[in-house]
Amino acid sequence: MITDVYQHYAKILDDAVVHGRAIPQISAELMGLEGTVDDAYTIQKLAFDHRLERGETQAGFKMGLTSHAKMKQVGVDEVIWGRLSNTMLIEEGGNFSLSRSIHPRIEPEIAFILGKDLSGLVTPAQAMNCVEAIAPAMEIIDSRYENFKFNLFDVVADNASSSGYILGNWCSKTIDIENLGMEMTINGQVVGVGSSAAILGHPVRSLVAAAKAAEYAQQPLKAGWVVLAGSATEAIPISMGDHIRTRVQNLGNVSMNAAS
Ligand code: OOG
Ligand code: MG
Repeated sequence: MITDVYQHYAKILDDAVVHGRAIPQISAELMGLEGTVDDAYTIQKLAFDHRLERGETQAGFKMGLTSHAKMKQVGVDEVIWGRLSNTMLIEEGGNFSLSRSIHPRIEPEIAFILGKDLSGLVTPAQAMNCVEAIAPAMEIIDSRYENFKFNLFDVVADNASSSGYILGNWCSKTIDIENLGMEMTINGQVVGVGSSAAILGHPVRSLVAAAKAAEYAQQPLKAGWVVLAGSATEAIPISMGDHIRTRVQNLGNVSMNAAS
């Protein structure tokens, strides 16, 4: 694909973010143009550059489709990744404004914060050595595509649907996170139950995958960045007035409100 085409779609995706307006799948328009996943990651980077030009800074990395439940929900069966910016962070217990959302969904996650830069092929132990702490987390995803319908190319270009994230209290990284119960409620009703083991068998594998992806992106994960491991369960639609809370066994709670 040629640079102008990349830029064209990056701008369309960024406009969809800025205006909260759904767009047709770009893969459909590209038909015949032969877009590869590498091309989609290039579009993702160029679209994220528009955020940086507006003064946002990169605050981390998100892994997506790291659980079977998620892959099944969206019909894409490959692990993907995206970029988190500082303005995407929602204060714990705070409000997330739906004013520029299209069809937002929320999902329970586990977050790592890095104490050292991390990139390349590493073992789980090496990856954990770069971690400062772990926390219960949630991610708001809001596909920029009409009807939340996309293929691998589309969702990668669309920054893996990321829209916002919330972090609970940071906990010691010595806590065993292999198989922790996770439960998400909306207005007190249980909407999702799972285990951290649903995330690639162990969430640290998601961090290992993030390190590898960062090398591919030629952009090491930086000390101070957050890495979201991916959802353990299906994502759930949210609407105005909802109070959403996730409890992760041994790590605690994280919550937020969907506001106007
Ligand atoms: C893609 C993003 C997936 C996760 O945690 O699995 C993701 C989507 O479902 O729209 O963030
Ligand atoms: Mg997610």
